[in-house]
Amino acid sequence: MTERLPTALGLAQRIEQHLTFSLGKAPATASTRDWRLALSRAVRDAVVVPWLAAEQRTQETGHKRVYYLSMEFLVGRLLQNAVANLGLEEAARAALAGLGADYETVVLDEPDAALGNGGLGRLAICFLDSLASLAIPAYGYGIRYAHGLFRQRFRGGWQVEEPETWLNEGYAWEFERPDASLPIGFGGRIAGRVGDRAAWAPDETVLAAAFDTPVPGWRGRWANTLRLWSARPLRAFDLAAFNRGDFVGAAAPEVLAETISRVLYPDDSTPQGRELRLKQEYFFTAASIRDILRRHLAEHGDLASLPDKVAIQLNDTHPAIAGPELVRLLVDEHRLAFHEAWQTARGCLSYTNHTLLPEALERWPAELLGRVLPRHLEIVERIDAKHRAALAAAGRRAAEELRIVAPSGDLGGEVRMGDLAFVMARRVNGVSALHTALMRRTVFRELEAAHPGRIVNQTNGVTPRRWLHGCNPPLRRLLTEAIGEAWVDDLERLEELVPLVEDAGFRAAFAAAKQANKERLAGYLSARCGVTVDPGALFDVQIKRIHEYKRQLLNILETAALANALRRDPGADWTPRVKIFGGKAAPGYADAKLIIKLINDVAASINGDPALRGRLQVVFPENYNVSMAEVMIPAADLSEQVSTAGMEASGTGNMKLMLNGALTVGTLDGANVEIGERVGPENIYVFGLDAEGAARHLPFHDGAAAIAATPPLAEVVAQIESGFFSPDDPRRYDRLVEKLRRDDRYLVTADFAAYFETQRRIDRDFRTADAWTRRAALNTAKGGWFSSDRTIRGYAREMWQVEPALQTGS
Ligand code: NTF
Repeated sequence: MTERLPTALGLAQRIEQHLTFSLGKAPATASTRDWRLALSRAVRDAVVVPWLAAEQRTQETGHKRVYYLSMEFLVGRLLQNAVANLGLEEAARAALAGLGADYETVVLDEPDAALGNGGLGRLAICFLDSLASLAIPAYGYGIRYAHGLFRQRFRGGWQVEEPETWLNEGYAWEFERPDASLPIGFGGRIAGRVGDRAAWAPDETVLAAAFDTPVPGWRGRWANTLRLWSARPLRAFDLAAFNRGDFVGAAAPEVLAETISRVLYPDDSTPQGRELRLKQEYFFTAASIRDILRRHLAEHGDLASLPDKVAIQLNDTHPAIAGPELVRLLVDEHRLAFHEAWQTARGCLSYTNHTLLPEALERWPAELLGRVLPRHLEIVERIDAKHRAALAAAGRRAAEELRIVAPSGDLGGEVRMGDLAFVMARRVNGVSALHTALMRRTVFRELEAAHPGRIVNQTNGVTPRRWLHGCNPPLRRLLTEAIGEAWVDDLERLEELVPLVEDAGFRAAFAAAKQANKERLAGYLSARCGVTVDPGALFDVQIKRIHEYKRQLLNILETAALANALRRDPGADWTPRVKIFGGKAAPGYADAKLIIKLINDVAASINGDPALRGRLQVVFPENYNVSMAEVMIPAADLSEQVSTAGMEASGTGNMKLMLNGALTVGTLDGANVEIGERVGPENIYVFGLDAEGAARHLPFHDGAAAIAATPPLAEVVAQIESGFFSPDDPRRYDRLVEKLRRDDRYLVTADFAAYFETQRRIDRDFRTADAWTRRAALNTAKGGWFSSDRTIRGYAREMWQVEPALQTGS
């Protein structure tokens, strides 16, 4: 299926046509934004051909489809990625140059589509890239939030959140599909029953409007669809109220309906916020399930074949209501018997768990679920009862722990969405070997015993197209020169670099690529935040959401302790370091926001100290996002993956940094374990308690004693308490320090000494530049396994039973 792709000349004509006829602009007056939209339209035109062909082929062959349901898709920029996947980079560059515009400037003008928070949402986009690159027919389903993840600003070092407005900048990629709109109901009551069937009469209905973005795979062989739902009122507005002069009242239905898709993750600390979140989950899940059934019936005409043709993946529990919704449709609308409906649904559904942290495991009060989705609560209760009855009949104890609807004291029970997803799924997966093992032993212990074999592991991966080929042109060129271009299709071919790592010329070229990326980052930081960094220093990078378990606190405490050591011994030959932080804290997460302020306070103290100039610097640019990651990751020497062991399910930033030739300093947590297994212990810095050690140590851990026993830490803690970093408010960090002493559940004080000592070893090692480069290059060479293509092949084989629709090379 090789479609003809445009040449530079053809592309230039299309760009000009779009500028004139889609945007109504003349080349002489076109802004960067106009050129960007014109190019995007021209590239979209080029995607449409393989896209329609792929859909047609899937229909004709009746091939099985994968449906990836996710509350989040952290897209980032699309233009450059689409251009590269279609092999149009040279053509686009030349076409724009001929028209008097600059390709680089134009692609960097695109705002990030930030419809996600972090790893979970970014993983979803890497998966879509791999599904399309492997020619597996798939749809991503999610929400078209009007406002994505907030923009982060620092005011006086504190995080403030501003609304994000990606759609205002013009979004060139999507196609609205008015003919695919679906009504989605909430609330109301059961109006009647016949046998298993019930008639649900919702008291509020909104319209789910579909917007499709084509997702082209590598080399443009295949393209899938990302279908995002936007909430609309069923009736536009109340004309009678308007005519009475009640303009606000007239618009009320519109406002109410559109609230559902207005923002990503509304603050869920208020009851109203929680209800809205539940409605969001049901809104996009119900629309997607109905869309899937509609397509299946149109193509196959029967429901018995559903599990053979449809694999639905639940990205965490956010779409877990898919199970009861599918059962409801099959029973109430398609007249299947309850048991048959349940088995049919189970044949289609799989569920990925992304966290073991109890506070992140979704539970809905039964009262709330019953109010918003009365029929679904009934179905959940019935599934719960039948599930436990079946186990009891098979001679197993129907343990209390197996209850999906569990008593929770006051409000008459809560629904455990993880357990619901588990019971409704044919396969359940964890996202790294360690995480899956812990899942079997902890949250799903009883369910694993009841359904042995249902849990499988699928270690996360990242797409090499964006995270190596796209973001790292100097290294991409070197790799292609060294081993040819096939690594982009099959990342494990990076292994072919292993012998080259022993070649001094190759190492010099590898080091030069890293240096070029560090200079690019230095330029970026200078332009963005007005700071000058030395590209010769060790670039030490921690970029991820700010969370106590991820332990940015450990890193900044170590940084402050290093500053003390440098001040004490100015004559020693220290390795210059730039500590780079990036990340956002959830708006309602006060302690994470306090950690941001501490990093900024420590940064101010270090960066303002002439004694530390040229030796230690702390940089924390505001508003870390996907496109900032694309500049930081290629430039990193050191990758900070220092979560409390047992708490980070996998991590994916760790993989991106490794692939781009950074060495990891990390705990034996998440996928760090597998990174270590592949690069070997000499090529990773592992420190601190492992998951078992941490679990064993925690109940007895005494933070105050650990601080007292660790002089460099004790000194920093004393400084924090004395107001050294916050002279304007010496007590600012009392709460943080108190937690370290009395309730250090993230074991920062337990791991500090090992971390500090490991960092000093890193200082020494970095000075032997050639040996460092050798190990950095080995990290790239051994990183191939962490491709999301490998992950998706695993899902396809072990969870979805689906094959590619095209053979490789066709
Ligand atoms: C995240 N989970 C985990 O915290 C990461 O370790 C993992 O790499 C990503 O998922 C992707 O699997 C979540 O964001 C959530 F929502 F589950 F907490």
